[in-house]
Amino acid sequence: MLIRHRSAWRGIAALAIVTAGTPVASHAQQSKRRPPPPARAGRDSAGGMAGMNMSGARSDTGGGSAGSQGGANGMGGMSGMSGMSNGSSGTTDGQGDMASMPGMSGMSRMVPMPAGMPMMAGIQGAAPTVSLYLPAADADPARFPEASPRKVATLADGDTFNLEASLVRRTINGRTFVMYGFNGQYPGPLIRVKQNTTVTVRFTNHIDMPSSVHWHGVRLDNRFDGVPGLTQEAVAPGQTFVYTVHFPDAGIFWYHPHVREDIQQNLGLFGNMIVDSPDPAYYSPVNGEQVLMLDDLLIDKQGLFPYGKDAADFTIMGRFGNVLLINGEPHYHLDVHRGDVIRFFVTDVSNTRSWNLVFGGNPIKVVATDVSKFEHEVMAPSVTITPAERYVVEVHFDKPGTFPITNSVQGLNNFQGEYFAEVDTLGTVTVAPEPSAASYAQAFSTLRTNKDVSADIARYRQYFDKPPDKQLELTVNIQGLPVPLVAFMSVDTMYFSPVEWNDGMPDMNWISTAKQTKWIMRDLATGKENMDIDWHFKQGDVVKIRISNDGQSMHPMGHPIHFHGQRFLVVARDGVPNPYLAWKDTELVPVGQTVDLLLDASNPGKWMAHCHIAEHLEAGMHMTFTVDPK
Ligand SMILES: [Cu+2]
Repeated sequence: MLIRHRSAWRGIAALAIVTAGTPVASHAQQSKRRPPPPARAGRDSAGGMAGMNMSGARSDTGGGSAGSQGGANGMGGMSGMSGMSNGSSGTTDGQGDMASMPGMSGMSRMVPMPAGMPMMAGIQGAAPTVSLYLPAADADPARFPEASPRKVATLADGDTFNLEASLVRRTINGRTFVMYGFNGQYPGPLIRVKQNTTVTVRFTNHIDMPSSVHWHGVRLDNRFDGVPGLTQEAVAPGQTFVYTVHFPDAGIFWYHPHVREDIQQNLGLFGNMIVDSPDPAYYSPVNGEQVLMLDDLLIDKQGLFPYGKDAADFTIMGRFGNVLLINGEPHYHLDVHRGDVIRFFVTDVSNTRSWNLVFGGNPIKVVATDVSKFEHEVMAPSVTITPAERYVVEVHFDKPGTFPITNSVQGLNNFQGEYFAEVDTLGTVTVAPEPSAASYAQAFSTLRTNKDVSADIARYRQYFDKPPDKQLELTVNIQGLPVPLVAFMSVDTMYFSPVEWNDGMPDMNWISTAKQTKWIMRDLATGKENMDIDWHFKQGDVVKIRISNDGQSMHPMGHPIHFHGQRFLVVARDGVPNPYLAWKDTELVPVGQTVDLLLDASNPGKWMAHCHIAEHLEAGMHMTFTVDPK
């Protein structure tokens, strides 16, 4: 049983909070009770960390105190940091002494801090070394059309679709902001097509900065991949670019700009594409389908929290929002009948947040991910998803009542060196007592083995165990930050999660911009980094790429790595074969871990591979590879 659970976790979600041999009953249960111990926590101190302060961790209501014993142990090396405040509240408008430090321009707006998390002493008044940006910052939002909820655009082969990015007015939790939208909608239009169709999309840019559209996960013609500087010029404001998009794979995909994603995507430029297989039995029968885009926004008392204009801010951990959204709404709701099985197509469109979705304890069947179904379906207590990934899951609502959809994770407070259970309600599902019109309980309880997926994978199995053709190391170089911050971070590295579920140090994260932070993909064979890497493959090559995430860097973090234009299998994690095979385009490489990908280099062109944390991409974490035609 233990092995099965552990495998399920690792297989489905690359969830790394489960150490080898650690019993895991149910993460959902665990979250309510106590957080699971961190895996490979910190350098050589795993033993000490594991016992650190789990018993003293806060409940999800935020009550209780940190395990002082563990905290004291953990902070033992921090005597030099004794000036750090413990008591101050979060947001402050004060101009601290940091404002006079070189490069630390004073400003009145400070990053919002979560309740109970103090701002680091000496850092008050500090600000990122960038000018700030919000669209139409001084304009009356009433000038802009109110965005409307997403509509479905069903396109047939040969159709042309107009897609316009523009400024829109959005109201979230009763507050009004100027944001971006595709065709005035949030999320952007849901494009629904049949597999193997080709459509034309005329993209017109009406926002206030250059943009483009990347068709994430779609193995299309390289010219239309939407990557400025690589496949096209950025589309200037007022200009149009015409994309030809061919859909060779069934499943759930998404589109977004490939220019300043940290701003444009965060402000609403994203939409899904559902590609339907011609096989009517491609998925199991269900009572309904729901398409969920998971997102977050950072909002303070004044409104949307501004972005770095000349360089991205929040480049250490990415911009975590403090308002969690499903399809742009803070209170998602679904009504179903008792016994209904609902298929959810889930996409993580947030800049950096990984999610662990629990559907009120109702059983979840994991069906498909980025570019294909799973070879073997599996039941799971929750769905873990990281930026740009997709999961297709089916949930059986067999009991009447109202159930929360929660994000149930293990949070980390870097300042206090404390892990805690964090449970946020994203929405609700109300199950009416009236039974379903049709019962699909039997189909739901049957775990399918998808022979089409097995057949597709068969010819790649011979390569599963070959030595890696390429090896990448993921690491970071941070320079030029204020001395107290650097000192803190060098100690803070003792507290990290293989997956960063929250921002445990928003103030330090905010101040770190792309000017100070360089995230690195390093080719271990050549020592080349990021855009100096120049891999060449032949169309039809099957390439084993071993990616390891340096746990010794200044601030290690899990990276969702995305390869454009191709598909890959995750064949092993830390040398352990992955029993849950499916074609993917994005995979999380947790801190301190190694992931082996088998890349199907099927699609010619010059493509990008990068971390899909928007701020890491802005901080250099991208490379190119070329697939030469046969
Ligand atoms: Cu990253």
